[in-house]
Amino acid sequence: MTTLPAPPPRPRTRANLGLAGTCLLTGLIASPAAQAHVVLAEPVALAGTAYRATLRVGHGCQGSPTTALTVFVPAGVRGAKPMPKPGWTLRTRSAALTPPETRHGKTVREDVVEVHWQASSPEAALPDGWYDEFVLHVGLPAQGGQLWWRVLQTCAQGQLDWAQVPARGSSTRGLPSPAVPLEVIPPGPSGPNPPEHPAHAAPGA
Ligand SMILES: [Cu+2]
Repeated sequence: MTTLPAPPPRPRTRANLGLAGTCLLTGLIASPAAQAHVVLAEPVALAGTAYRATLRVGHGCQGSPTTALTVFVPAGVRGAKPMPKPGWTLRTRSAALTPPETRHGKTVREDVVEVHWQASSPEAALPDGWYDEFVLHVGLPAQGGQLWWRVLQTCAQGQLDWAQVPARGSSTRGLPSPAVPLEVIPPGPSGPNPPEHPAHAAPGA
């Protein structure tokens, strides 16, 4: 595992908003919104379980091919393990867990907070007219609620920062560049089936 330096804060510029706004418009006119933005293949999951987060990238930046994708792991999501992609280099950034947690009987002091895929060559970049999936395996929090995944999409020309969260509720309607929602369903009255390997699921599970 390598460690990336923390990225500089990225102020939302008018240029960013302009790009995202165009994306929203084309999304509304040309294709369903679900096909347009970065979305999760499975947008609903059960609390306290292991989850395969499949992020679908449906277009580039105003026609420009996607050359990198950075996924920011939401707070409370643990043990992120990204899947490598042929043609793309993979890096992760970890941060300290406070307090440390016990998994597999061992004390864990840090966890993955960012995953970064980078096209190894211009040929490996994802053309605007194609789509692809970027996959992580994670443990979901023990309690239900709405999680938001910020995703930074970098293209040969320009960037899209999928980072906006609605003031309330979970609808991303009207947001030009929404973060990617994941609805975590709380355990039912009888509770979920205990995971086969609880340490893989979530802290405190
Ligand atoms: Cu879009």
